[in-house]
Amino acid sequence: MCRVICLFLLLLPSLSKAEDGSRLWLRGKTDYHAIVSSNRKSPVIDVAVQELQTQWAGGKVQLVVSSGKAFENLGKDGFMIVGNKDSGVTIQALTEHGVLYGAYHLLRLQQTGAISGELNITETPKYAIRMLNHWDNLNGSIERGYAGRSLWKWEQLPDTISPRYKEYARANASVGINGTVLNNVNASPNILKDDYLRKVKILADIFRPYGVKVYLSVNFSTPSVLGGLADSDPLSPAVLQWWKDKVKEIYQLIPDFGGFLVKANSEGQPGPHDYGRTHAEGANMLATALKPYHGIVIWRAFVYAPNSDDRAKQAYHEFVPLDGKFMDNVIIQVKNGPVDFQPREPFTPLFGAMRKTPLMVEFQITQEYLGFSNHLAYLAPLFKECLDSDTYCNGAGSTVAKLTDGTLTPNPLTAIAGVANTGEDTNWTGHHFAQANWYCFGRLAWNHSLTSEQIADEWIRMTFTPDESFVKPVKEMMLTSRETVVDYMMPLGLHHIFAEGHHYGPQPWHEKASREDWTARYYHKADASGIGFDRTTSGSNAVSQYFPPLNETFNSLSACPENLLLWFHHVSWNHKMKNGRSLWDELCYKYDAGVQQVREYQKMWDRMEKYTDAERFQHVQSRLKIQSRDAVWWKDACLLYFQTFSNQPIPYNIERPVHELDDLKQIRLNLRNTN
Ligand code: GCV
Repeated sequence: MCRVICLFLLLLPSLSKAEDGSRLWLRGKTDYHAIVSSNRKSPVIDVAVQELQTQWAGGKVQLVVSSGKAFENLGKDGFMIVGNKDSGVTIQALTEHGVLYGAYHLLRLQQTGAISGELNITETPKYAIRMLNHWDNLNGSIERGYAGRSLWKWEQLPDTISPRYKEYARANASVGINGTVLNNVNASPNILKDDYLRKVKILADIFRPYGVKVYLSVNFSTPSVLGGLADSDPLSPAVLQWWKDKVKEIYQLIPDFGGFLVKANSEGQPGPHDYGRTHAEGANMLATALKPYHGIVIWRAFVYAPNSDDRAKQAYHEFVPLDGKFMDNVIIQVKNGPVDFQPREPFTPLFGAMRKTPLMVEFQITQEYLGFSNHLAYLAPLFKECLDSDTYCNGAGSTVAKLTDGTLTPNPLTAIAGVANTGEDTNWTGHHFAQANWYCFGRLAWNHSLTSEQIADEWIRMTFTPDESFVKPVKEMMLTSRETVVDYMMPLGLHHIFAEGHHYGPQPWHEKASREDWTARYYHKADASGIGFDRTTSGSNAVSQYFPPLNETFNSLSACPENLLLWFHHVSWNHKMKNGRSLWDELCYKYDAGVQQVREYQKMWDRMEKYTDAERFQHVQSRLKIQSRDAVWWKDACLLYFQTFSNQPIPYNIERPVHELDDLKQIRLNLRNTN
């Protein structure tokens, strides 16, 4: 018996501890007893004190909220950290929130092994508002959510409080996220009913000590639907009064309420156009109601009309003429790309074209178009590709980041949003690696000049292990993963050839829907002569929405970046690519490269077994198997279908299709929780 126990004890250190992912990246040890003092007492400071007391493994920490001149440059959320790990550290800030972010920063440095010598750090966030948008419905489902049902238990609130509310706020605060829109942009008017507002108040109270402000999506027709008014015309005094009364009620419950997010006249949602009014008139009416309380309106520019010759042009058409017509507490939220969160899109040309109106980027953290929570796709490279895109609106260097963070436009309002990928799954995001997308969104919202690699490095060390044998290959996988998904789904600028409705698998043959721009053929336009959407001056002329020299670059078949070629051009199958291959051959090689790359990830991950816990290892391993099968599915579906137009063989040195096209066309998925 003793021999068995001794053997077990000997083995113990080598056995990996089971992990369910519920602790996210916040996996530092919590049994320290650090000495932490503060010159201020408040719920926010209490959080900072408690986090440091239990997790800081160094000397004493002093927290100082200081109104001195030297600290004014730190702004609302910035902080300074000075001192030495052993002899003591001081975190100073102008505000309590700054101190809280400083505390999380210090703990991150410790957790990633990045503390050495004297500390002399100053950090200020690039964007004032760094928010998640939840597409959570009041019935608990989540539009485009792939990690279980909603975190918000509306039917239990306000009486029963899930412990996850606090954990959620803490996770956000740890990466600097300071706002959350609780409900779907396809908003139910009911969210503004008194009983729902009392539930919202409870969440706001729980999030407040973590610096996370609550916002709500509102349905533009709420005054008529809920309030019994004859209409919801933004120029009607009765409608304005209704909103004023509602806003007053909200602020009585939630004094720091953030404001409204609005999807108007888009995909069937009501809006000011229903009354012959403009987006500006609609937004300004809500802004008038919110103004006395410092609330803001976040008005989305995601619009497209059934009669437009090119969906990618619509937002520009509707919004550029309104530049300068919005009140100063309105910000326009623009998706990173002009169509819809595709694996790759150029940046939306509204960036740079509206210089008199604050604009913010909306990213999608949830992987609606990148394999849901089944595929591993680290999105920092996608986010950065957009933020670093040069619009040339003010000459070279006028990047989307600089246009939205206040550097190039002195906007009073700066913000950035990500559509959340959280749900009630134990690991929060379905795929363990999808946690990295929540994390990287927060880190980039704080500092968009961090590299994708830096962020991946931090996340891996915090979430898994600092062992270089793990960090190096896993980081490599993460950094290439988005491009891999592009390769096996939609290389060379192809876009929106997803299966109708669920957007998971391929359906390039989809050609019948109530609107043409809801079919895949609308986007790829494959025929005997070639493939791609002609957006040049001889096509839809979407290129003209970009500034020179970008419009010329995109317009030219030879100058257009090849990763956007089929976005801007209809290209002959025999067109010679830069590497000398024909377009058809290159397309085949790209699809195949995507498949092969996922197989490499599988091989690499299997080698990681000894560095990680069994539970997460197996979970990721099984998701990679799905991804690998799906990549082949994508490749076969797209190549076999496009081959019916190209009439050329798939190059003989790449893997042969393993499916029949007709069988692939029969696939009907019954996917969980996808809407
Ligand atoms: C919330 C895409 C998605 C919709 C989403 C919409 C939007 O069309 O498929 O589910 O609706 O974008 O961003 O409003």
